[in-house]
Amino acid sequence: MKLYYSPGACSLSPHIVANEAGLPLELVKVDLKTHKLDSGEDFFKINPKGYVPALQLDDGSMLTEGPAIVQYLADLKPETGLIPSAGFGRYKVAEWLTFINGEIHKNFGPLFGNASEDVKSDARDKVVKRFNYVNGELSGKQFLTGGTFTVADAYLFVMTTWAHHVKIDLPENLHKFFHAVSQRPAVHKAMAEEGLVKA
Ligand SMILES: N[C@@H](CCC(=O)N[C@@H](CS)C(=O)NCC(=O)O)C(=O)O
Repeated sequence: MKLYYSPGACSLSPHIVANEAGLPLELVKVDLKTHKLDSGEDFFKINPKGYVPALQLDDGSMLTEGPAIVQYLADLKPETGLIPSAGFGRYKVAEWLTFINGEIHKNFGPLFGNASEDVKSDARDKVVKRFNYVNGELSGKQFLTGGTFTVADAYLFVMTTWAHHVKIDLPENLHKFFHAVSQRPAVHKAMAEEGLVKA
């Protein structure tokens, strides 16, 4: 399988999940400014949406949208517990993926772009509010759904790394979560493979 990624972008989440599951990936870097690969190939021809992550299966089929990709990867290795295979627990992970995608990830967009100061300030307030909510949910828990690391934790971790870039202080439980998750071997390996930390 090939993962189209950009270092430190939201594509780090499926990269972490693949490493946690022990699934081999061919990593293909995309320059998000030019939408080109290192080879010069136009990324829009590979994924017409033009954004990462995109996962190409060995039969050539393409899966996009981070929350869908991480569920697919986790389902390839159900024994890892990265997502419950069925039942209410599965929907709780889906609930977190949806919340992180729509309420946190999307609000980071203006903070990284050329938005007006008003738009940035509104987006920052929303990220801070959402982080405070997550902080409360992490009280007395190691991970979002309890004691097991799931695909939702991989996604949340990426959001905590972005907070540092835009100088948003993480509340206490989220800060502890960031440190604990960054020490997981699969997470460290993914970050090193993207050139974000030393191997
Ligand atoms: N809806 C997509 C959004 C992915 C997304 O926001 N990707 C960003 C990087 S984190 C990107 O590639 N932006 C470049 C672009 O939109 O051209 C998902 O949830 O996977």
